[in-house]
Amino acid sequence: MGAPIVGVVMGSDSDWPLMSGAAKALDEFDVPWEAHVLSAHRTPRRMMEYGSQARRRGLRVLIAGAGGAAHLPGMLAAVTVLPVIGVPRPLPDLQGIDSLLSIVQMPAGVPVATVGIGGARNAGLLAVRMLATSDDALSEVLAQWQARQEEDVIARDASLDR
Ligand code: RP5
Repeated sequence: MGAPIVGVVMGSDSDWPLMSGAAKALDEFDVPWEAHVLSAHRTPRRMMEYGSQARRRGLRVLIAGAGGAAHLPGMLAAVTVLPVIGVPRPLPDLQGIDSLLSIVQMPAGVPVATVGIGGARNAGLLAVRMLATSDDALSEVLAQWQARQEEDVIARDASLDR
């Protein structure tokens, strides 16, 4: 694989079991990624440095996951022009509603594309779609994958134990 073009970042290493789902989706399309723990609150300077250097380092999309007061995706979006996809992690107290609202309700001018609570796989797939807008080969692979997904659902319907 070549140099990473997607950064998968998270507020804590405890987010990795969820966020690895984004990395797995990227792997399915041979999209090179890197993963780092960056916290908007616990490592603010590291987070700012990563966000402000990300484009220069060759990254094209950032996927950021966090739970609770989930400020990482929004703060990264504030310091980069790259598209940022936010993944709300469900935590026990509020089941991810806190994470979702922290990520989704951004001020106009600082967009974060927010997936559903726990939606790391969709974040990875959304990053692939973003990259495919300027990559015809990847777009074709994505179209074939989507067709297989459709066929699979139809096959499951046919084999339903009614
Ligand atoms: C957030 O706090 C992290 O993104 C994580 O989802 C949550 C809990 O972190 P830990 O206490 O497990 O490190 O900042």
